[in-house]
Amino acid sequence: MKIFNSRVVLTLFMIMLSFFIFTGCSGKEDELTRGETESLNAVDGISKIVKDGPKSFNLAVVVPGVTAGSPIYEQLVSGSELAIKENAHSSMKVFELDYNQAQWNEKITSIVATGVYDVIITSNPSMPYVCMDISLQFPEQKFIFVDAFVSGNPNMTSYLYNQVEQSYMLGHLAGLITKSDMTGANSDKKIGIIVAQEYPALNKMMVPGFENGAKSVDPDIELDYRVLGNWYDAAKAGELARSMIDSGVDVIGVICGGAATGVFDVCRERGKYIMFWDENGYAKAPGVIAGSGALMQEMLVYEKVSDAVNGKIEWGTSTKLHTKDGYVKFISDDPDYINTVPEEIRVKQQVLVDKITQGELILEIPEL
Ligand code: RBF
Repeated sequence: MKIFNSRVVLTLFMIMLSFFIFTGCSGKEDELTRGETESLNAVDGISKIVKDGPKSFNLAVVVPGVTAGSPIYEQLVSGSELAIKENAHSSMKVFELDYNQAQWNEKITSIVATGVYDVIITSNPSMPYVCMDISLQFPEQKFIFVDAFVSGNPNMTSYLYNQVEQSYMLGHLAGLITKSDMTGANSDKKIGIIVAQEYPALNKMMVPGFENGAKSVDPDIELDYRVLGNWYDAAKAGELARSMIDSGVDVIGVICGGAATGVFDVCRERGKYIMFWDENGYAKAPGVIAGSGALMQEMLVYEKVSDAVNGKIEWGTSTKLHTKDGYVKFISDDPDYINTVPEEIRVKQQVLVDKITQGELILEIPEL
């Protein structure tokens, strides 16, 4: 009995020991993996890196900021996933660069320096500049830029949306609303826009597009323009919205990524309206988001990543995408839009949208 007991104790001890060693080891592995990826804030891709096989293709999806809360980045990731899932022998990994823009160049350099990725895909107008010296240092590396413009580099290709059109359509609706008798509209002819930071595509396409769209309704409409200073501070964005509303603004455009939720809350509280860029956003704040544009970024990324996997990209090219091409839209068939905006206004808005879609009204992309 005594022997049996000590055997049982020994066996139990061995089981516990092996359990301890096993979990201890795997814990260490986890730590190593996390340690490796944390500095780049990497998010695991949908499959492991494919290292063998002649047809293997590895994609690095570089998010310059944080994915969640920024529709244009969410679509960058989802479009890539769609293409990679469809193509055997291909894999992807998502790297979030976070909000400190001073570190972006260094972080991308370390991704490129691994030599693992056939193509880097990233999105926003500043990224070609952030990557230019990296491209010279690593001339084998290919880059796809969406929502950006670059020409003349044989290892890069870029796709720029006509943001003048998206912004003009939203500005036109904002103008119609501020002049209307909708419950949240006042007698002041004032609209506003809250932007996260200034950059050429914003200053040359989006803000003038929005303002000119509104002024096409009534040249006396004024634009209250505010710069937040980052892409995440919802509380500060809310404060800006409050002060704009206090000064007579009744429609606010938001180009401030994740910080926009602060504006949703304040406009809901005060019964005012929002214009939203980049994706059908009505459901994010029904009755408050009165107009939404959209970029077909998921579709574009899906198409270009599929082309890259299949060796069909023409490197060194730059493409401009317009409403008439189907990559820029105003969303007019959403029930929240129909329920929020009276028919009389929607009819006028549709006339303008149709003119742009059919190429009757041409709004050119300026030199950036
Ligand atoms: N848009 C976002 O929605 N979220 C972001 O975090 C974000 N960061 C940006 C950083 C830089 C340096 C630049 C130039 C643009 C950024 N954008 C961001 C804006 C985005 O590219 C696009 O212009 C707007 O979303 C309007 O379509």
